[in-house]
Amino acid sequence: MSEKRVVFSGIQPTGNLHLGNYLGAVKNWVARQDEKINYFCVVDLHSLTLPQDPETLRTQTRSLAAVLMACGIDPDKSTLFIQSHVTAHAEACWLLNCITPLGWLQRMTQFKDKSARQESIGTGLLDYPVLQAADIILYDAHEVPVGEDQKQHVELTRDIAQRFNHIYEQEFFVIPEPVIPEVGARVMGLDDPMAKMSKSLAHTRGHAIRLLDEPKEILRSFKKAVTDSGNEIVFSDDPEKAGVNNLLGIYKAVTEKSEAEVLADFADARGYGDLKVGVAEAVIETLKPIQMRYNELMADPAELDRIMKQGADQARAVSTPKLDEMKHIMGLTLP
Ligand code: ATP
Ligand code: LTN
Repeated sequence: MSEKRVVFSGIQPTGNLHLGNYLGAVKNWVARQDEKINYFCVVDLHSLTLPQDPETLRTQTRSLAAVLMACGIDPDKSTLFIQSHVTAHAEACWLLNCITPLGWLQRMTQFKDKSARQESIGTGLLDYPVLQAADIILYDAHEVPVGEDQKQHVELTRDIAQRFNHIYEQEFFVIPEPVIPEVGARVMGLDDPMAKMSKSLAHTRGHAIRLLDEPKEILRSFKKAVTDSGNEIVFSDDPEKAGVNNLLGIYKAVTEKSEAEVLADFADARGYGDLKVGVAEAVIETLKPIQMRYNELMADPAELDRIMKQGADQARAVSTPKLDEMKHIMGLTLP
């Protein structure tokens, strides 16, 4: 039996990936590819829980798959696929719906937040975490690398998997663990260093650095970054220094240097202006190869489709037998 642990994570094709998504999630997925058995999923069915323009969703789904590969997700090392291409996810969701108490879903904070912002709430928004549970348990995933905001959903997945195992009196599902990135991998908005950089705000000027932004735009956004009225370039927990701390954190993450090396790089800086330009240049250098690779991938849609098909075939080969076993355990007949 393989010693390698199974990793599953998903990301919604609802907007342009930003530096927070990259440093907090995708970069870590890439770094640990060789150590694990990996499934990375573009969760387009999850995106349908809020209104989407069909053409935009289609374009963003393909674009996100290309961005993930451009960041280093290697389809020969990881199974990269689009959720709706593997019908087992929606089917397993139905089966899990039937054993999930409604109260568990009504308690989810993301449902409460998102439903408060909507005039009309689709059933899918409430059911969102059950589909997420289906994604994870179909692959017997041990680890789910996600941001802090998703911890509650992974805990719900554990509860659902345990309930299934209990009802049907067998250890059928692996109970997964959330893997939350280290502190410091929380990139803050450049316009407001107290608020997390977020996809939904990525179109607000100066808030986020999107992975596909032009160098000129990246430099402009960094130059406008909110700092403080002082001139001290230090790592600090002081809310006053949150802007400078965020800039140094970004520089540290992209250059993979130690705090001492980072501070040495800015020892001769004549103020925050130099710091901002230095960070912008490091980010531009990091994103340059990603952007080049993205453009190559997008120039060959047939190859991209081939890779997505290959990923879906691999995912199906694992999830279909698991789903069939699940159906059998629950008393359904198989064709
Ligand atoms: P939204 O603003 O629409 O909720 P988002 O920017 O939070 O979107 P998600 O698609 O929910 O992005 O998250 C994808 C992954 O990116 C998550 O697993 C999370 O770990 C990571 N992530 C998102 N924002 C940040 C951030 N600012 N810093 C570090 N990691 C982040
Ligand atoms: N809800 C997650 C996306 C997601 C996911 C998953 C993450 C859907 N299915 C399975 C981990 C595992 C989000 O919004 N970031």
